Amino acid sequence: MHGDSDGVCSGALAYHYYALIQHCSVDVYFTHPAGLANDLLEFTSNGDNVFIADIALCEKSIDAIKNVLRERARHGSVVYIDHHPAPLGLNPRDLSGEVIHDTCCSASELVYKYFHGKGLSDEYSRVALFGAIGDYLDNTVWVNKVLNDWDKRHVFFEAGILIQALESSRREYDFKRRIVKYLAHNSLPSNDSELVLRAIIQGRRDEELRLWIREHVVKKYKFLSLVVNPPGSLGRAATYTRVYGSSPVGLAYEIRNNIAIMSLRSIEGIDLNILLRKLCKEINCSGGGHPNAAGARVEVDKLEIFFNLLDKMISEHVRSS
Ligand SMILES: [Mn+2]
Repeated sequence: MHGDSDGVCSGALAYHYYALIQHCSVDVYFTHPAGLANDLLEFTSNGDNVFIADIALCEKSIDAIKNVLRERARHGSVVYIDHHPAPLGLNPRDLSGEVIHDTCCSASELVYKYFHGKGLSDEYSRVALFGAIGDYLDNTVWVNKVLNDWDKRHVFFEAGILIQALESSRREYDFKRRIVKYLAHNSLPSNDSELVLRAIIQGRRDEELRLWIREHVVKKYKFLSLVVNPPGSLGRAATYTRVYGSSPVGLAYEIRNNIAIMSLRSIEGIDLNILLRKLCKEINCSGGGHPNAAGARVEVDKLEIFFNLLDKMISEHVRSS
């Protein structure tokens, strides 16, 4: 699953069901769309039951993913639950195994409903709410109904701690694995001192990040503002970049191993998922996500052309809408 709170909460619900109710031995892995195929090959083998949640399918590696899932489904069970828009021209239901794909709502909501149908207790709706809030998908019919069964203010308080703490620990997978197991017991984020401490630190960093971006935003393009190597989360940096750059799209990136890893945020009406998938098909990069919050990985040599094309595509998108 994905390492954000929607991914961690999806994982916690699955862990609760498989490890604590069904008493299976469960290993938890975090991955990302471009790494899914390799991670499946490396960490699973035939005979394993594979559960995947909150990972988008990546155009570039779709054939490899199809192949490995077909193999795994032949020897064990495969469940794939996701809410990211599907790659152009692919119906996720064509994948082997049990596929639940709906862009209606968070992965946590879909995962909760899936296991609730198999007997997961109502009490676990709170864990799913933390995930939904983390993905800003807290305005669905189900979320509104279930929030009323809890004290809404307390749910947001706990979700805030979890979301901030996970944001502060992006690639610390051992910590995240511990939190998956912790939440699998329906324990409160505020009762874990490490989560609380990390959340407080993250709050301060976010404020520093906001002020840094206000000073460092680059407005080289017409519809696109940029920042490079922001001192903090790329996703949040992209939001502030959009705001302080006064442009419809904000983009924040950092370079690792000659690849620019980026996060993008757009205003309503600009579908970044579609733009990035089209653009990446053209120049061979990987990109996509949600309509207003997406990511991409682009080789450094292609960055200039990527920015130029993206700016052009946004301008066409703005004009046509
Ligand atoms: Mn998600």
